Amino acid sequence: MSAAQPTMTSTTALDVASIRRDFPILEQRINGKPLVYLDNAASSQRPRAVIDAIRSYYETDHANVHRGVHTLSQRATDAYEGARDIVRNFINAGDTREIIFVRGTTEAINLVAQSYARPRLGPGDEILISALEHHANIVPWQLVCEHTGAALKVIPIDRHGEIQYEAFERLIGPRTKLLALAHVSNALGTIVPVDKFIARARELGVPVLLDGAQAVPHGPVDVRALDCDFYCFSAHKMCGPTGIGVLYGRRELLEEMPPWQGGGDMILTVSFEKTTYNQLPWKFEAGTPHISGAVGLAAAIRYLQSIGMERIARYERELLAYATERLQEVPGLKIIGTAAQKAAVISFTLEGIHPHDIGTILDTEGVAIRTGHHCAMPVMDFFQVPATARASLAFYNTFEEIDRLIAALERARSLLS
Ligand code: 7TS
Repeated sequence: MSAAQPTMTSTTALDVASIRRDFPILEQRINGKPLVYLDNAASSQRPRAVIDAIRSYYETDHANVHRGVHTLSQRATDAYEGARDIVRNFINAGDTREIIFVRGTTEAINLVAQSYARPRLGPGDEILISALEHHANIVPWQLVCEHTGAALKVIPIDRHGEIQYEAFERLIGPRTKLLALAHVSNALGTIVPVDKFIARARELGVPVLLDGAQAVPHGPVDVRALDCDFYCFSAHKMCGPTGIGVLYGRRELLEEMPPWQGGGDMILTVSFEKTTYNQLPWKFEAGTPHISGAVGLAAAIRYLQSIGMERIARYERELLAYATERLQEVPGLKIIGTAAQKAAVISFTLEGIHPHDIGTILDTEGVAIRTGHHCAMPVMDFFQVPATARASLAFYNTFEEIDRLIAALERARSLLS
């Protein structure tokens, strides 16, 4: 039986038709069919407000920051530092000095690995992660462990793709020097119930890093309510530019951490005998930063806030429920990742068809999904699949687009199975 599309009134009155008009890229045809963009976990699309903010910055305000008395440099500095405050407010951090601009989630985690973990770790110490992490929350810790002799411990997941809490309780202990977890899994969609993990880590005095790359774009995030020590995310997954992201860090910890890259902007004084470092947050921002990226990120946040993160979360939950139900009607389709709480990411396999072939056929129908290991090879190993097909949704997707996905999958089945 086919699932009924929710009516407009049940979708919290998100005016998706109007929202879609804000995204020029969505208006095009791909292979002769209207584009259905379902690869938002890899990167989302940008609304005109973001594109215009970046263009306007370059047309009227660009110069280098922090170093000019001239008007343009002051404007650029105001735009860059103003963006920092918009980010602070967005994630409810207490202090703009706790907001470090980086290239993205990957760089944020590497910064913490090299500057926080590496000087503190030695043989006998442990870093604790889970089995559902993106490679960005695995490999930086492996590098640190190689350098320091510390060990990487991994909390297993269950067949639904949930982190096993009992195993976590057994693994965390006096040797644990840091707990680093995804807030939301990119490969499975699992929303990790981070509160209870953080509460236990707090009891034991273990600092916590959250990889929020897949969480921030899809609902409200409050780093103080979470009570985490570090939180990382990327602008390009939340309608902002590529090449910029954020590391939030608790100020006491950031103050203690040494710079991880040296150069201009991160210093107060330089001589060949001794160099002194700048204050937070600039201590961690060596060189000319991605100024237009910060401008674009601020515009993306303002745009998301104009819709409302709660409304986005609610609408995406309805889309997810509908997509899950419809996908289950496709013969031979198996959803990988069935956690009780999920974000709008659906990984699946289709019996007898390689995920790459599914992706290729779907593209001929104008439907963009991702296929592969999603930079989460241990997750693929756990579920004993070489790859999955993954549809990942955003607030500008529609119920009709889910229907297009299903129709394209039916076509793939009729051609290939
Ligand atoms: N952490 C998670 C949970 C992610 O989903 C990603 C990117 C990253 C870290 C790395 O972010 P970056 O902006 O530094 O690259 N995830 C994906 C994905 O699922 N498909 O392509 C990139």
